Amino acid sequence: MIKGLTTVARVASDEAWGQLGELFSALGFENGKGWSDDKGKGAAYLAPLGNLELVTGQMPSVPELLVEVTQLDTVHDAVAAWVRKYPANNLGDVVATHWNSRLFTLSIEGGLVLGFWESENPLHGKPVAIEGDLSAKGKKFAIVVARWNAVITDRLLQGSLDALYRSGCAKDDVAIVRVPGAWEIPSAARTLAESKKYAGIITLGVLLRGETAHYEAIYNEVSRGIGQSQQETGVPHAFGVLTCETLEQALDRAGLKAGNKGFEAAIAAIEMASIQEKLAGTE
Ligand code: DLZ
Repeated sequence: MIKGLTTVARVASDEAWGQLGELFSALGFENGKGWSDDKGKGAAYLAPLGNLELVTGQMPSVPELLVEVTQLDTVHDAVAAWVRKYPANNLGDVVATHWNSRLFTLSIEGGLVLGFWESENPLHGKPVAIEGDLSAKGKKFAIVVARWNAVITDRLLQGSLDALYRSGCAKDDVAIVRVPGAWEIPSAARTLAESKKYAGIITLGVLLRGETAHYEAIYNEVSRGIGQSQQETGVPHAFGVLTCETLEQALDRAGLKAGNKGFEAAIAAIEMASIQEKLAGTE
């Protein structure tokens, strides 16, 4: 029955409230439902995990509002840049805590103090499982996109680019390769994967059953080829080749009623790239 936890914190001024909102959005908080009335306003920021800690005895010397993060040093750099823009706020150094974590504090003008922290234990707060992060920063990705049914595949491509850029991938780190049709995707994907330059390959195409002679044969070969390239090169390949009965169905999956499968494929590639990194023990 429990659904979530909400901590309500007071920010001293409208200005500081707006500035902090800017920082939280830049750090990746998801926006929740805010409110506003004649006495004040609230902005909600959602995090994937929350917990309430009850303490008896001596309170640990930490701010009451703690934000658990990954990549604490990167977060510290981002907050430092924000503080240079809004110098009325005060940023502390990253320090080691006695509870096997690292933490820094951010004192907001007017009294609110936030603590940002990262456990030294990467599995802290998570069920025991290896999971990929959704950060594409510093990684190169390749997108192989078929020109056949370009009215759809262009939308899938936009969806993939949106996911990559929003996950921190630099524009120069994305290679886009256009091939004639879905049939040609595996060959290009394989060459890109064998170059070992890319953390992941995103394959995008559309096969329309009604309009494709030998539909089954093409589909089987495309999916087999992409899968084989992934297995034999060890480079994650996301499968964004739509197989639809009609153009309308394909449009729905390319940004209309059923999301954008190009976006979803890119997110899968980002996650798998991170998992591969973790499985290889490089993180
Ligand atoms: C030939 C063909 C047909 C009939 N249908 C499609 C399709 O629905 N989607 C697609 O991506 N490509 C199609 N193609 C083209 C083939 O994939 C391939 O590009 C050509 O047969 C040239 O090898």
